[in-house]
Amino acid sequence: MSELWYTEKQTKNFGITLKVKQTLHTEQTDFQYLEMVETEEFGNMLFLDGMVMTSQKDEFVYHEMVAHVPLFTHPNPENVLVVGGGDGGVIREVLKHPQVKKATLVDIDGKVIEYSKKFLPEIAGKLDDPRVEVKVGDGFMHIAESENEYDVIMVDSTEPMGPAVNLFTKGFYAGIAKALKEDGVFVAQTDNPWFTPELITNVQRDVKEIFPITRLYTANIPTYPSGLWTFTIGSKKHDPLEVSEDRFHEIETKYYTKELHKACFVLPKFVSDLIKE
Ligand code: AG3
Repeated sequence: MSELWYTEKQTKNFGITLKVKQTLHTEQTDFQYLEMVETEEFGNMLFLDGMVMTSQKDEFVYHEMVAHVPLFTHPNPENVLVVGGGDGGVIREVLKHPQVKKATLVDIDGKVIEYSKKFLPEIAGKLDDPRVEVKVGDGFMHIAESENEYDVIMVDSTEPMGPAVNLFTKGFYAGIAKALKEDGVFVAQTDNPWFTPELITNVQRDVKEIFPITRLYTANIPTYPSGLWTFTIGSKKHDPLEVSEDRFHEIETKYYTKELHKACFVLPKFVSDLIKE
């Protein structure tokens, strides 16, 4: 029997290849090429412009690590914003925090939301929660129009290509600082140290010029380029490394733990070299 395999070319010369069970949906949206594919190893997967966004098998790592590190850093996260993240995975994790009164999701592409609800229900299932407001629109504009509003902002974007280019600029980080309250915390996914080391260095430099506390942490995500993913935190007041023991309340997770909250900031030498002063 013939076999069908999907390759994401993660660099010009290197990629990840997955055996396909079936293609569930493909569509050129107004913003990007969307594919939902059922794979043998990682279950249903969402691809945008040929890049893996999420898979049923390993999504928990990324979504837990985007959400819980900043949310446990902030003492009382009531009003939370997710920029991008139309699959709903970060929102699902955000809602595990009882202090959160409102979580707003702004994704530019309504089709990502629609097809995630259809084919990734355990990821997108919480988008209809009453604490959640879903807006289809431009996250950059939403940030530009917000002031002193959010406790925590999470940027769950694609890589700086297509609609996400603006989300990796210093102007955007300055907008985030303005949109946050005076003790706000933000996090952005910042790609991997093997193939995009300059991106990590540049984001860290830009964020440092705006936020008094800037940190980098990592997580292991098998379906993303190199498997070693980074996240950059910018914080006005609360240091993610100084969270007191009693602040960690029980939540159900598969990757994040309170021990890992500290450990994830311990970087391999070649990674910490990227952000050396
Ligand atoms: N957002 C970051 C995906 C980056 C993966 N890059 C790649 N495959 N080249 C994921 C969205 C999950 N909510």
